[in-house]
Amino acid sequence: MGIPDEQIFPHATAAAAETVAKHQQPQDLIFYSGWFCPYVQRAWITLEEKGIPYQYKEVNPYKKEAHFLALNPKGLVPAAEYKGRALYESLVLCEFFEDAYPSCKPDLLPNDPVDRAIARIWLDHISKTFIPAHHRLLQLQDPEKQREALKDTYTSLRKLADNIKGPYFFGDEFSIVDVAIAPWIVRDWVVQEHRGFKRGDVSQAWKEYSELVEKRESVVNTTSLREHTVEIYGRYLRDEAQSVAAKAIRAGGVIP
Ligand SMILES: N[C@@H](CCC(=O)N[C@@H](CS)C(=O)NCC(=O)O)C(=O)O
Repeated sequence: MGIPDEQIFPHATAAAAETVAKHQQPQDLIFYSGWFCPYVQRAWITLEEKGIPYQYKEVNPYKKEAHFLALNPKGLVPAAEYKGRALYESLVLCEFFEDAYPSCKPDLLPNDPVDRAIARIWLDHISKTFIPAHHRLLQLQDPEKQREALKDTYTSLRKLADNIKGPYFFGDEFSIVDVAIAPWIVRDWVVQEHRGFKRGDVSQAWKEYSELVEKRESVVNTTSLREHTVEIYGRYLRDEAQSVAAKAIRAGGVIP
């Protein structure tokens, strides 16, 4: 018997389903995705922004099937196979797509070396402060601890918001920093409905930025219906999820 997390609606819906349908033909690049996953969505947005040819394959990462573990020993989506070689980790994939397809535009990493480094500083910020705080906010059951997690979430997002040039992080051009946070913007209705999160309580700039990012075509085209996501988030909100990330947060550890 598997873990409860295996119970996932089997495929993408809404605009994301149309995107999947357009990417069924064999290509040099196979994208192993879980339609529901925010980390997947980072890599998927990158592929769509750059118009990279890819073949979409849906995987249920909770089943830990042998063929998938052979691609990603961590057993996590997203993963990819490029000309028969396996790769994984969402932000590594985003950068790999930039490197492997230099003629596919736009560039999502800035060209200026200092800006590239700045982008990576903010990617690190998202990974090390926002995502853990957000997971604690979802999973912690004690109201006092939830309040602390909400405060940490606001602090982390406000730092990011204070550095947005506008309208996007680096100004007019959409970049990898916008890509890295976008999936959590489109899913913030979960914490709005269940944990008292308000975009405006981060800052007015954050509210405006969120409203812009969630309307971006590549973001819309990789987003599925909320109704099938509710079931997945319910397991986090009740702290019943058995995913690698949920267990790490419960143990006070680092998200893999
Ligand atoms: N650090 C990884 C995280 C990926 C991740 O946690 N993916 C989740 C789905 S959203 C997963 O595959 N979970 C399977 C499991 O926990 O067993 C990345 O950035 O790609």
